Amino acid sequence: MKLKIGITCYPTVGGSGAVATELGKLLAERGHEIHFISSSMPFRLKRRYPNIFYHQVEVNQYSVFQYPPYDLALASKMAEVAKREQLDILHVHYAIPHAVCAILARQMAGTDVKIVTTLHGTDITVLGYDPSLTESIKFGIEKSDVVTAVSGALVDQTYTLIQPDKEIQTIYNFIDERVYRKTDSRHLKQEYGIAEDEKVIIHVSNFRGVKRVSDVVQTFYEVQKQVPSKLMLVGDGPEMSVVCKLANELGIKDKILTLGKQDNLEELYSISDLMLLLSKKESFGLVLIEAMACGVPCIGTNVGGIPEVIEDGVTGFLCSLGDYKAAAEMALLLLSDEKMHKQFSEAARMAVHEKFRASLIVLQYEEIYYRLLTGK
Ligand code: GMT
Repeated sequence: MKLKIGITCYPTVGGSGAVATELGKLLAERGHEIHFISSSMPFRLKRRYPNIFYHQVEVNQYSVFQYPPYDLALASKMAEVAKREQLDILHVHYAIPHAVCAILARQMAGTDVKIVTTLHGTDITVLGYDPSLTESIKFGIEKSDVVTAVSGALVDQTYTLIQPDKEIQTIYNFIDERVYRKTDSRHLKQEYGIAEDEKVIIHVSNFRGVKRVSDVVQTFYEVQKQVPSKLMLVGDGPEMSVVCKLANELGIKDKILTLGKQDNLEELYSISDLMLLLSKKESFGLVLIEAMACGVPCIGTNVGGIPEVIEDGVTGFLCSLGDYKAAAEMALLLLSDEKMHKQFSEAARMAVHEKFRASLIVLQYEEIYYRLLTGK
């Protein structure tokens, strides 16, 4: 049975938008009709697909509004598309405001469109602490037909913080192995001025406070004392200036490549020997599986969903939050033992194939849709 599925997400750079868009593309490949409903074109939707449609939410800027009513505009657009296109499913990514908008949209449309909400992380672990939002988040979760979260840790945190009376199913992040695989991009090392024998450590994020990028720089500071290496920082965000200042103070500015936002990350992972993700909060860590799929072992903090992704001592290592000395020791262990590195690299690639490959995860979402529609 081919379905008509509406997808709403934050379309700008970010893990939740990336997962939502990739899911839409995969579902379209499987023959479903996909309708993205968002404020701008999702950033990963680069080319045209015959069965993917995009509906832009236009927000009224009337001067009387102190705050433009985005939520209402989104709900109205969802209702319009759900009714006109006879959507079977509205799958919204990120609880706030998307789940609440979907519920309102269903009432407006007067149809029986089913609502699936996927929790991605900060919608619970950051916004869940804001008393002005908790009731809305709880309402959005409880009134959705099915709720999923991207890790077991996020399911637990949602129950602790929001206490919804609703079953929440874990469906992990995924990557497309056709894209994320080791490619021959050795020329990049030369282009970036990285010597042949230098190890490359990579960090990819939105440089927000929760990512603790300063800990990544501190870890690298310890590593480069013993192993010739370079640190590649990919992405941008509010912490970038703090990070650059720290690199200056530590005297390692010339060993750090600040690449900013980049496309074709698989090329950068393919020249990397190690990925560092030392976040304070992380519901899953999509960049971990992107790197692992390209054979890059990872060191991450023992927080949120990271331990569900990195198998300590097998595909990488886990350390305590803020313990950059321990992270550096683990990094040195991996970077100075070629045999061990090879084993971890292969184990990382296999783990992604077994647990986080797109072809597996898309079926889990599809099963939810079919179960909802058939009642079985
Ligand atoms: O990493 C971010 O801060 C962006 C954030 C988002 O909302 O787009 O990512 C969240 O969702 C991703 C996809 O499910 C997860 O892989 C990230 O771990 C999660 N981020 C946090 O929990 C901080």
